[in-house]
Amino acid sequence: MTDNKTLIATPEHTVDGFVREFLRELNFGQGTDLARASVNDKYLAMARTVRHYLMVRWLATLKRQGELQAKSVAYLSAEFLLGRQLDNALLAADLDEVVEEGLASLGIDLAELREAEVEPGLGNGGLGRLAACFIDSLATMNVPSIGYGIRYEYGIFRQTFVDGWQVEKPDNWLALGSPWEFPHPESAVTVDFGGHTEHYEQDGVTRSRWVPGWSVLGVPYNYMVPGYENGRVNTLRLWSARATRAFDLEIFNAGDYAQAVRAQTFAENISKVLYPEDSTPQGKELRLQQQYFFVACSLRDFIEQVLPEDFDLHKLPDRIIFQLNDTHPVIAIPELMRLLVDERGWDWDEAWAVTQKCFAYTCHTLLPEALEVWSVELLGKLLPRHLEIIYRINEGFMAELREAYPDDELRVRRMSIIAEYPERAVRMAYLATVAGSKVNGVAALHSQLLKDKVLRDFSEFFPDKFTNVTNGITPRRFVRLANPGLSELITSAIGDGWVTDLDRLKELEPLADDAGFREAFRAVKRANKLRLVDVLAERDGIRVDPDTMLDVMVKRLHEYKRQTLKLLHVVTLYDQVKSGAVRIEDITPRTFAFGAKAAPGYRMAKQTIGLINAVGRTVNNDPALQGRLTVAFPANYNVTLAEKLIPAADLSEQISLAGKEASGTGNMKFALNGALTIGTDDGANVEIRELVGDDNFFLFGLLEPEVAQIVEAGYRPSAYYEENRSLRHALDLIASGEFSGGDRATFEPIVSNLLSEDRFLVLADYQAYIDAQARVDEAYADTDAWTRSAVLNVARSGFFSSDRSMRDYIDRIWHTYPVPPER
Ligand code: GL7
Repeated sequence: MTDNKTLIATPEHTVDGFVREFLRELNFGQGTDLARASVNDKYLAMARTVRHYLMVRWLATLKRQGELQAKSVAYLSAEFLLGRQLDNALLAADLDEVVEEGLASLGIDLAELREAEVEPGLGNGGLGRLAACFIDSLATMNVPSIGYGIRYEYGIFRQTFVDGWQVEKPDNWLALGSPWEFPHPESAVTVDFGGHTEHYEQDGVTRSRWVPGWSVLGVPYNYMVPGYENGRVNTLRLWSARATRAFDLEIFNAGDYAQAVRAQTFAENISKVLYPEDSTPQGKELRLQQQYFFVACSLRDFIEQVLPEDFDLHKLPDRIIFQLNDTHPVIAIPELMRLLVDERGWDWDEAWAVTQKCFAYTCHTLLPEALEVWSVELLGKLLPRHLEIIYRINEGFMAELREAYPDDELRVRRMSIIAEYPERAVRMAYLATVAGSKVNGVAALHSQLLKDKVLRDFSEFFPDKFTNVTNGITPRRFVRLANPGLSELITSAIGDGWVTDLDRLKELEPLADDAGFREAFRAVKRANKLRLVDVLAERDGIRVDPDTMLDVMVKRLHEYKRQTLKLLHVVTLYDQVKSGAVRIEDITPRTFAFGAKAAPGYRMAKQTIGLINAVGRTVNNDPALQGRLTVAFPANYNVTLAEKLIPAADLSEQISLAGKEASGTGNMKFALNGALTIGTDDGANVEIRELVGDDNFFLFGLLEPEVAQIVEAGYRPSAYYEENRSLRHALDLIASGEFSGGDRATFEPIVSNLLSEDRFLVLADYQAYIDAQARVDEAYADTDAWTRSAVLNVARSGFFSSDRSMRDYIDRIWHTYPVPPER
């Protein structure tokens, strides 16, 4: 591969080779020697050494991609929730043993260095983690592709608890340096904002030009995205905002030094911090700046840097598909129109024909409040030319609609990209649907509901545009790395091909009936629990009994996900024991683990966190429970903790109200790690249950059409309270101040909200949930049958590999081809 004399060869893949390279990095890179080096010095030197092993592959991938001119996928996403990089890089380069031994020979413990890595938390939850899984699969499958996003200086906040209440701390993840990024300030791109537009005549045609008010620079930072042992390394390019030199100089020349420095800060604010709202955007100006900033940089980058200089943009659809990860990057659509029409002088229709082929849109939600809308006032102020372009797109679309529906003006107005109430605003999902070549939902049920409800008019007008691609997760990170014990067991049974061909897990099915295999499977689960016990003790000072059922609910805190339903189960058990209705000896020992961040401005979510901790404090300290019921709520749930929690879990809680969770991806991670699911008929739960079988899944709760009916008929939560004694007791207990030192006011908002509004039908599903939990207890009592079900969950969940998701995107949306690297 090192055919080029100007390329330094990959360091030797041996312990000595690694040690030499590591010491060189420590001495020349960190400027220190082994005796004086801090843990961070050693971590940085090691990480840089590891990346050297991937470098030749990365350069070769780039070179080949340039030569082949194959169609690429550009995955545009405001979030990439990457998780720690080291182990993934070691796995991809097959270096773990070499590094461990090499470091040990120098008296260094790899485990200690691992802990020095701060995970890049550049995402909120499922949507951002999905993007990270997808780029992993694309690299592993040799698909020419690039990820584009934002290099937030501060990722998702660090959650701490003070007296049980969430307090946010900034996530200064770059403080000690990040060895995984390659900044390229010399390739910075200029991005304009504000100003006004002008219209002029040219050859008898009216043309437009944008006279911006201010601009910033986008500096690219490249990250390696290594494929799994396939010699390929793709690129993730994240943009960081800087002040432009012109901007600076002007003000400096005017003699205002302080003002010039302020301008710098103003520009840099754009990529300063990730907005911490998950599924509920706030419509803040800075967020729109972020969105335009990163897509403007990315389009420019692809057209001017990635494509050859003389490239005929009429052929753009043959070279690229921009996948829009939710509506966050949708402003890329008018941006491409602007580049073609204003900057290259194309006719409108010509530009529109090309643009429509270059984008595809993934919708990730069903919540109406999550559908992004930008007020015309704000958009016009920040991006005046884009607003004009959006109006013009809408005009054309309205004309088409009026032709198709001459007698249905109501429908035509309903479908307008521009909403009129409560204020004039651009509906980004509609814009994406009109302009995109395809629109997909993220699970079968979700895609169906998109067609039937959220985007119904559009699916009638564009029946062929709508498709489904069920989400997936990367088996490299979430099985192979997170669960080494299970991985070894699987490999010893069926060989190691499953890591890149997860359907092969099916071959495990017969082993569910093999007592020896089940025994080994249980041993793995137990070892994972012991590992978790250590992590929680060390990280959070939390004590967990490994001999209890580990019942886990980890995901963002949101009312629709219904953490309160889980909590009502805990409170009900507590009440039953305290009131003497049930003997503690008859209760299955359980640890209820929660992990959840609440958006800082989401009051009900923060109240719920307070309540979980309050119930936990009471339950954990009540001697009457004899340690048989424990609540464990480690703060700051993140990818790193997920990798320890999920492999240890027995029971996976996926209890959103049917019709609200678009897909979920945690649900897949648990099933693949041998936890059984208690879940509603929602999102990808539906497909999990179909695949693993009803006997191996605890289904409960209302179905989506039933929910719709109840809501339609006028839902009255208090009726459930009045009719259900144990529900009444549980709610009364919370209201009584039992968990808040006798203070009835503390959790009053939660109780009264449940009784009066209960938007997500917690009370309606309460009894079904309690009954399902009784079935869980019963099933868990038969250890062998439980293990059998757990094995079947693993064996039948291969479908949820993100490699399969990528194949579906390729077949149904992108029509690109894998390109194996030259070996
Ligand atoms: C989400 C959905 O809520 C979640 O169900 C889905 O699995 C995920 C990835 O498709 O996307 N949509 C969304 O806005 N967030 C999600 O996690 C934040």
